[in-house]
Amino acid sequence: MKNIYFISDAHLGCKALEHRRMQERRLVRFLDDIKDKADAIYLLGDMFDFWFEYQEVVPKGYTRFLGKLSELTDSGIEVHYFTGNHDMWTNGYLHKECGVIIHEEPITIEIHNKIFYLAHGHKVKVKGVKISKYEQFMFWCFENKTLQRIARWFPSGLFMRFGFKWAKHSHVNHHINGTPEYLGDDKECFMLFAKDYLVSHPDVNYFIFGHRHIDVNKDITPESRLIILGQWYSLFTYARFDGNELTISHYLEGDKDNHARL
Ligand SMILES: [Mn+2]
Repeated sequence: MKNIYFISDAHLGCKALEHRRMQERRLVRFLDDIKDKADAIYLLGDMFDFWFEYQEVVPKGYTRFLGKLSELTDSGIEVHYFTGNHDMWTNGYLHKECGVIIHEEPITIEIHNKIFYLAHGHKVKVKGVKISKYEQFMFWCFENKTLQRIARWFPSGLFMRFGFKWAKHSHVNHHINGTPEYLGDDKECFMLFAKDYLVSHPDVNYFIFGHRHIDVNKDITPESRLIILGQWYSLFTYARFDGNELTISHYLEGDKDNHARL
């Protein structure tokens, strides 16, 4: 078999990033670089910093990325697109135009006799870990179909500007002023979730998440690992499963093979 690749959290279009065009080009070069080696590519959420799709209109920009996705799926590579908390407002365009398979919920799949649990991670709930009232309220708003319909009545320019502002604020709050480090096995939300989930689903070999913007590849049990994918605006990290082993690497440019294993 060829390889399976996993990346997340490019936050394309993020107003807090000055090198947005360079970042998009680099992402496209990466996808181009792996296209002959990939059976499938899993994009685990927040590829866009703010994506809000209307009935007949989509956000402008991202033409290089969207074109590359279409090229990959046209050539027969499976591309899976998980919606994250920044790009959950899709409405069929990415599937119809670019051929990606949309996932709005976590999935469990088997690849080469290994079981993978895949999710962006923003919906992960762990007993004893508190979510602030504000965050609960925001999630409720985000997922509310009536509010989404109402949002579409506003002039698109106005609403998109609001969306990008919120996304930038959230990015700065969580990932620049927030906690960019692994909190430890007894505190890290995804580790706690995975341990708990294994009690009822002991056959899962890999739990793979995005969302936290840190790169983690850790044993949970001898048969099960936790992978957090890092991000694609300064770390440029990705995971690759070759049918036997799963590794996380940085995508470096200028190197002979363009990859530095972590
Ligand atoms: Mn996220």
